[in-house]
Amino acid sequence: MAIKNIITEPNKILRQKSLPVSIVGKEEQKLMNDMLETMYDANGIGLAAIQIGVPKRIIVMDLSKNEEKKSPMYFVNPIITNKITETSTYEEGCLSVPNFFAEVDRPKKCDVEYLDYNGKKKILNANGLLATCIQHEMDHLEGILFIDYLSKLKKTMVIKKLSKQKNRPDRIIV
Ligand code: GNR
Ligand code: NI
Repeated sequence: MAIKNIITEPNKILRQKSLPVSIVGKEEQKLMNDMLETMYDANGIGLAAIQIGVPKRIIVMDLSKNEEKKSPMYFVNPIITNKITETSTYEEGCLSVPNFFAEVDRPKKCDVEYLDYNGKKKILNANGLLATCIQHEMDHLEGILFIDYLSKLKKTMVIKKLSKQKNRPDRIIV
């Protein structure tokens, strides 16, 4: 396994649409292992392949708490088959938008069809943080970032600050 460099905004790569995976083979499993290690190293709860520069429809997630046993989840070619109209608000962050946090509304529950680490077809009924996180990750597959949901003014401010300084130790809520 290897820790990869996480691409940060502004970078056109993050705006690419990721392509479906035809088979979950050795190469895809190696990619998922590297993504998971990269995500854990960065203290994230999810990561899409495009964040390490690979335009494949692959996501890894782990919502377990620090003290808990690790609980990795792997999603290949995920599709949302159903979502409720009711939304919930979470303060989101993104490893590709470091140190910026903002409230985002998303459907409270959704059903996701996907292939797992072994290429087996699975269905997940997600709610709470799981639903928020999977939708955040699936946005990455379409080249969408959470800052795209903010007002134009806030988004411009975030991108401007990100492009100016490389080291921002602060936590900035927009
Ligand atoms: O680590 C992450 N935390 C998070 C918090 C609220 C909503 C979404 C996320 S995903 C993010 C990791 C990341 O950038 N995944 O793409
Ligand atoms: Ni993200």
